[in-house]
Amino acid sequence: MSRFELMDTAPTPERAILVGVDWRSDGWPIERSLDELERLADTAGAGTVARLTQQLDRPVPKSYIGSGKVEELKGFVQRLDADVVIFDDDLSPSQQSYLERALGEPTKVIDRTALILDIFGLHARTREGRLQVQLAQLQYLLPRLRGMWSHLAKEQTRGGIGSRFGQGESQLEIDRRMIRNRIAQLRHELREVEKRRDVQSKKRNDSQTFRIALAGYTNAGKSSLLNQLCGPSVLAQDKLFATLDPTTRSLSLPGGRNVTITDTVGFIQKLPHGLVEAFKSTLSEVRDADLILRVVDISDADYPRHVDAVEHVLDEVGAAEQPAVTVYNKIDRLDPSEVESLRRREPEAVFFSAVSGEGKEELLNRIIHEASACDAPISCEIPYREGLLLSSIRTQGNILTEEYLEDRIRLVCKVPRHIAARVKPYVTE
Ligand SMILES: Nc1nc2c(ncn2[C@@H]2O[C@H](COP(=O)(O)OP(=O)(O)OP(=O)(O)O)[C@@H](O)[C@H]2O)c(=O)[nH]1
Ligand SMILES: [Mg+2]
Repeated sequence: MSRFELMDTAPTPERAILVGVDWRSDGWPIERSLDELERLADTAGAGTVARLTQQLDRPVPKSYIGSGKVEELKGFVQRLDADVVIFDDDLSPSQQSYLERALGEPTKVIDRTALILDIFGLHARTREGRLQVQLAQLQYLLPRLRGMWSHLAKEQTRGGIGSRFGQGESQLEIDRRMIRNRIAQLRHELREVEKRRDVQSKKRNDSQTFRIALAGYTNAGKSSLLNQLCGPSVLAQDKLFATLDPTTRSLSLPGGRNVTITDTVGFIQKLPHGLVEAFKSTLSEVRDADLILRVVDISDADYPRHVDAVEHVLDEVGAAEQPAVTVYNKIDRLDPSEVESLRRREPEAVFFSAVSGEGKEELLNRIIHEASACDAPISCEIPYREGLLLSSIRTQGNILTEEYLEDRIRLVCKVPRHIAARVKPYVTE
């Protein structure tokens, strides 16, 4: 058993103070961002007892917020008996340890990234998911080791968010070298798991099944959509990051065609980069799909920002150009007239409710339409120098015949639409 096992539950609800900086840019309004941070804290088992905000043009290098604010924060911590202070933006390791010293024992100071990593640790179930989260947690921990020594020493008494990282190690055993070794070992284990996943996904490719992946902001209703289409089976909850590990279900479409749908981890603004990195193989389910359903909670006033955040992550995993259909979910919460006017504005999108099933037929028809676009065989002659294209056709398409010529390969193949566009210059009939 690993000595870096993750712990499942927080011992007692912690009392949290949230701190946000209003950058006066046109990003997210700070109160909205803090609403989200409060939900994240709640998911991790902490109750919010106060919020503190400050307007700044740029962070103060030493303490992130101004020194007057630090004093104000200290007063809040003492009056409200807070256990943890959570910053909405990333703190550098030195800012984090400066703030901990300034606020005094035993208050913990963490940032949004640590909070998200903590939630991921609580929700990861499969071996791959746990390895991915452990890797991201240790990468976060490594530069903070000095500041965290005190945490780890007091882990028995304090517990809670942030202290669950590296759980199970005694203070003396942990040093940078050990963590680096463990990171290397985790990377190795993950590569092994990924190899197995590649074999599985190659099998799915070979079976020619049209593959759909769900992508969207956390809590958009991806798991509910899967349940609505395939029958209830996965956990859908009003919690952030309820789903971490990918689930693939098969769906028999009207007309008889079988497709698979994969539900996976949701996205969020300021998703820690290390986490995206660690979850690359999970997210490859999205990148390699024939079609992405971009699920959006249209009832959330912030949905345009959610759409941007999702776009950003898809870009990061190389899936931004994949064929996609936008599914506006939760229309049962809107006025029908509102839905109509949105529909006029975005005729390409599907409007849906995973709870009432409204729009289900439209969604299924759309999937049938997209899937049938890959059905027609293409005849083409592709030069050997197009190695990348050839390998995409091999891995994501289906080759019916092939003939090797001197400088090119003659193929009859079926490929997903995004590859068809790249094959177009070489089509022969
Ligand atoms: N009213 C309404 N609620 C919905 C709908 N779809 C989902 N929900 C609710 O929204 C919440 C989140 O749904 P999930 O399906 O868990 O969302 P998710 O996108 O899988 O979220 P994560 O896995 O946490 O990223 C749950 O409480 C659902 O019941 C819908 O169409 N209408
Ligand atoms: Mg889910």
